[in-house]
Amino acid sequence: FKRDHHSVGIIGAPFSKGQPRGGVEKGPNVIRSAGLADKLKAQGCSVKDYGNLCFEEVPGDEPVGRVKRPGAVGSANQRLAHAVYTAKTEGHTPLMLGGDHSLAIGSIHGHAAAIPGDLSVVWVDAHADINTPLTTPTGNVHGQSMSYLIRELQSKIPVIPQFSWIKPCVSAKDIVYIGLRDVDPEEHYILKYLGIKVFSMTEVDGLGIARVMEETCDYLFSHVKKPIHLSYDIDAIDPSLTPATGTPAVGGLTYREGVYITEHICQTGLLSAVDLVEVNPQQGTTEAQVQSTVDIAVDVLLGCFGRRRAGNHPADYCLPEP
Ligand code: HAR
Ligand code: MN
Ligand code: MN
Repeated sequence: FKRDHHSVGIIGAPFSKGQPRGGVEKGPNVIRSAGLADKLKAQGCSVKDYGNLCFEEVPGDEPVGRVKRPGAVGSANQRLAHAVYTAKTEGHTPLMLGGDHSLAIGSIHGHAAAIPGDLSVVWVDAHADINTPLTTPTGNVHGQSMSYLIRELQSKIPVIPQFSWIKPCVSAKDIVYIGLRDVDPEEHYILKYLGIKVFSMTEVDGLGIARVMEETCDYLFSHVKKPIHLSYDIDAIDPSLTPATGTPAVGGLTYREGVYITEHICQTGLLSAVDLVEVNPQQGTTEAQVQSTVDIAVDVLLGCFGRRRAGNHPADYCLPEP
């Protein structure tokens, strides 16, 4: 059996200003407290924890057009991009613990800067997070992250001075969405207009998760095999299982589907960076709800880094002799 040995570089990004709800900045520490690093080590990974990033307060951070908190979001993502770049160039697979999903801007940007060619993005989410600053119904950047990164969309993005450092670095053909079920009309238009590959919950229901993952990889690998950036929003999973999140959407992935996605991507050997975002312990109404959300987040991450439900053993394991 094949084991892909990862050196995981954990980067905590306690940031919540890409959306209005407090608590999501506690994500990195609650996920760590559930034993993430020890569990990764127990399955054969080496782990370097870079700790939590410190983000600056931006006074007088007025909206630019509809876009809320552009200063805080721009600066946090610029710091995160540097951190991901550093972890990647030091030989680790960056694991960014959010925080809200606006952080994918910095994470993907830093990842792209650290590798020679292009990367592909697998975006697992109830939401498409592809509104432009001109289509966003809320102004929250966590609903816009992808729009700043896609090359083909740049003519539709107005200038936001706080975001001027962002260089679009992903091609529309290198993106696959999985789990969508709450997509704004403008976002649906953008996905069609750019011809982006989407496996919504309708396709998960119709094809089954095994076919979805097979088709995801066939699609992404049809030209060259690019490193994969997996951006995993915990709200992709059904809120009966992961309720402690800011914008839950009914009809999500089962635990098994959510974990299968990570097992499948892990065994491609191409997983190059991971985001786990939108765990918000303040959105759970009971301690059990928070615990379930965090435990599932950890299982998703263990799946990314080699855990198989069939079991694992060290490559050099020998049976004890009597
Ligand atoms: N589409 C809505 C917006 O643009 C809601 C986005 C929502 N939330 C997320 N993203 N959790 O995955 O604001
Ligand atoms: Mn999201
Ligand atoms: Mn979401």
